[in-house]
Amino acid sequence: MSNYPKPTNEQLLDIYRRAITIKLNDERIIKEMMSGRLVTPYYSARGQEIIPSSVMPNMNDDDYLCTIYRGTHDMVAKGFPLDLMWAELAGRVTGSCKGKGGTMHLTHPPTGSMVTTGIVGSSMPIATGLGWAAKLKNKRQVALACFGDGACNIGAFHESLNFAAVFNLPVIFLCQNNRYAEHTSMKKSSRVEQYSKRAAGYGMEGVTVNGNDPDEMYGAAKWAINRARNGEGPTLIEAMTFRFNGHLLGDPGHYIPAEEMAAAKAADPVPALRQRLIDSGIADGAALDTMEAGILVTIDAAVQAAYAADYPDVAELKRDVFAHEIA
Ligand SMILES: Cc1ncc(C[n+]2csc(CCOP(=O)(O)OP(=O)(O)O)c2C)c(N)n1
Ligand SMILES: [Mg+2]
Repeated sequence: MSNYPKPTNEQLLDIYRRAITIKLNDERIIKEMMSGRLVTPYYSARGQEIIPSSVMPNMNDDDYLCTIYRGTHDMVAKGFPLDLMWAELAGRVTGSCKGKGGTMHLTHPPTGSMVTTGIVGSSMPIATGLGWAAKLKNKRQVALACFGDGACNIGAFHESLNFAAVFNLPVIFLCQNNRYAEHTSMKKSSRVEQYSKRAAGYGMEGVTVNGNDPDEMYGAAKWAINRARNGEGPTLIEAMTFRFNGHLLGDPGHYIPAEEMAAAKAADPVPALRQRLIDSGIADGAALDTMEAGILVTIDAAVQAAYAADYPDVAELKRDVFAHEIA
């Protein structure tokens, strides 16, 4: 992968800013849930931060993102406003979907954050449709579909990749391969070791990269996004990673061998990038401390504002849900 474009020092710093925001936001969500103040389904992507943080600097606000329940990290990296996200998680009327969507339906079109969905595999056909619309409008937009390794074994994967290839659509299919689907290891559910090899079956480009390495992830994403923007068609990127928490909060993850988890945590990509920035003189520790303190203040303000807001009233319940009820 040495021929991919490399991020500049400034871009590496930007990747770190996005990654540490995701990590700190994730930790605050879990803290609020454990305190009982926040009641929501939540699927932590702790450990996967570098993937969207390295991809999104290559995307514009009017490029589309479709992701899954484990997609809060993708949305944060795309620029989803934290105050709207927190109000949404807390079910408040000031949320991006007036508190009616929650983690499963995070949506903020101004930043191209089109949807999170709880249906495994469904980010792919939605992104394919958006990619088709982008192509018809001829605006050089691209659509990114994020999904997990388990979703590579679902019908929507086949239908979406085939359709996107046949119509040469500007879609990037980004598999965040954390090696487990719920409680089942990829080793027990697939005979192929690299899902990217399946791209050949659809006549499209496919690569596997280390998703925890910002150089590789940024470079592969830039290459694929440029191809899509230039009308050269879709790409399947398989980004290898690991999730540090269970499938959802409360899952102790006993099905993951202790040594596998320990090795993944020892290679935690977020502090590793921080250390790299310091060692290479891109930033000093004090400057990063200041950056992190500022992010914590922003998150805290978003949390407090969310709790201070009202819940939607009953009249709001069906509005924007059924087409004939749209006000
Ligand atoms: C169509 C469908 N089938 C089954 C489920 C239940 N389910 C939720 S998450 C999940 C595992 C998906 O794993 P993967 O695609 O690897 O994503 P990850 O959770 O690891 O990010 C399953 C089977 C679902 N939500 N939707
Ligand atoms: Mg998985």
